[in-house]
Amino acid sequence: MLSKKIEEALNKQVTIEAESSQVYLAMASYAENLGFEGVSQFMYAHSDEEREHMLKLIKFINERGGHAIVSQLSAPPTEFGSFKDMFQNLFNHEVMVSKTINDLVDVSLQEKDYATHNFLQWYVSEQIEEEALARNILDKINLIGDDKGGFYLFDNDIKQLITKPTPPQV
Ligand code: OFO
Repeated sequence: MLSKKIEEALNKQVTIEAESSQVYLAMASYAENLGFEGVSQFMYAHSDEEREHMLKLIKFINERGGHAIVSQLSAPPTEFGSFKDMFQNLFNHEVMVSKTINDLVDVSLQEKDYATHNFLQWYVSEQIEEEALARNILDKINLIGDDKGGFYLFDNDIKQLITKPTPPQV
């Protein structure tokens, strides 16, 4: 059984994952409008992944006797500037999410909720991967600089970095 404190903290994370999904969906639409198919596919897939992260939390909360709440979300921006700005934004967003996951792990230890602590380890590893991926993409963008041809190739290359969402098993 979840304590109220853990339930609230997990529900806060449900909102964060849902908002992440919305932000990446907005990035996908922005890139698609600019005609960058690869980047938009990457962002659509990333948005789906965040939704899976959200679902995984919802199922866990309900399975442990809590009530997962689907709350109102704040609207993401509609413009993201250059690719560099957009991927910097993505990286900063993931760093923020890592911090919220770390805080959650902290709460689970304070509450001596080892089942939740164990469940959260998946998110801890996932965040390491996501930050590394975003950093890797930013490095590539920095190498391209202002080269238009480079961006064309990058748009194609990024399709290989599209990851499949992890099924929401608990
Ligand atoms: Fe990319 O963040 Fe979810 O966990």
